[in-house]
Amino acid sequence: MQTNTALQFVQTGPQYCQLLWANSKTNQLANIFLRDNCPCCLHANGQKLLETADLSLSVAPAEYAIDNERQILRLVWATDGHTSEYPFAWLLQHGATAETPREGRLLGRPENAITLWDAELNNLLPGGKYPKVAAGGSALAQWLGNTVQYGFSLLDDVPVQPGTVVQVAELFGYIRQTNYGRLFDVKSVVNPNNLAYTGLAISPHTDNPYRQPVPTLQLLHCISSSAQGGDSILVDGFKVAADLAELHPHYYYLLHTTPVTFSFRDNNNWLLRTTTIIELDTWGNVVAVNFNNRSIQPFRLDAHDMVVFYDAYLTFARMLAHEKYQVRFSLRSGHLYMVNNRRVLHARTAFTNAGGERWLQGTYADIDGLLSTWRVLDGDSFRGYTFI
Ligand code: OGA
Ligand code: NM2
Ligand code: ZN
Ligand code: ZN
Repeated sequence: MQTNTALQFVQTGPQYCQLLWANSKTNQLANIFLRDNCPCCLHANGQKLLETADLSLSVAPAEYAIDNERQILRLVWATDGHTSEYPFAWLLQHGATAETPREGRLLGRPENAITLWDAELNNLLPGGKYPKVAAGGSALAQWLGNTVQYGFSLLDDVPVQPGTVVQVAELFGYIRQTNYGRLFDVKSVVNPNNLAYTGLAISPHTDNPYRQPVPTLQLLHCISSSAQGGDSILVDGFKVAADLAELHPHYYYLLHTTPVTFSFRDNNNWLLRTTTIIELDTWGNVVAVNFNNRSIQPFRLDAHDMVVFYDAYLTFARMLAHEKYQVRFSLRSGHLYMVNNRRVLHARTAFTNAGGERWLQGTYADIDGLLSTWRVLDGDSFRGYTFI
């Protein structure tokens, strides 16, 4: 942001101030917006003290003064005589110009915030080493930044001490406790309440789509694995959704508009959530993919719509399961991966405990804590975006 521009002239009006800069650019800012955002009407902690509801829509400056030395515009308000001082940089950042695309300001998510990927990412899997990441600072920031950018990140050289997965989540955020516990053991057991606890293959899925809100991060840590099979597979749900939108816009439409229900039920729990397979925000961005073959419930559609919806569902499911979208690796003892559970699907191939036991420990956490820690550590990378 260029800040050493001189402000030449301010035209104050009943609703707006028009600023004319030395480089002949102009900005318009609404008076009520300026009054509402007076930099001095904040508590020392940065929280807003001024009650917006107390302002009148017709608030207007009685006088102004330009201080090009200090790069400040001073306004004195007619209503209460309050003086406000606005740094030029702030005015340039918040003032609409003719060149500011309206939708650009509304979208709030820069194009470069995330990188969509497919199987080519196998050549360079994003990851870090536990001893460095656990020391914090830039190594931790980089590991978290990978998760923001790619929706997952690997971690090697993690101590194989049971419980470590919780410590990893606590490097940046908070455990999201569920009916599966603060942490859970992923092992093949007798009488499993979830197919996770068998040696069966599990196709690409997001975890716990039957929960509202859905856990936004999952971490899986391998304690031991000398078993046969049990390879890990990850798929970028946002990439597959983007390709579906391009190849089959009608299927994409059905998947983001047709309600589906996910459920989990055992002796002590009955979780249910109705959502769409592809979730969009108000502006049409994909914000989540919900996909889990184990827990999806019978669709509620009439026979004709049923066939049409299955056509869309099968197409998306087969794309998600296609090798060209998969990164694949074998989690061995001391390896861990973390996924953004709203974006990246995970899967595993079948395994048998013939060669030795396969034992993973997992936990859920939430991405608000991750983003917060990442911004604190690396405020430059965050470039102002607020949601993923
Ligand atoms: C699961 C799961 C992965 C694995 O438990 O939902 O995806 O590698 N497990 O066992
Ligand atoms: N657990 C059981 O969404 C799911 O049902 C997956 C995996 C926590 C290992 C649950
Ligand atoms: Zn003030
Ligand atoms: Zn899972």
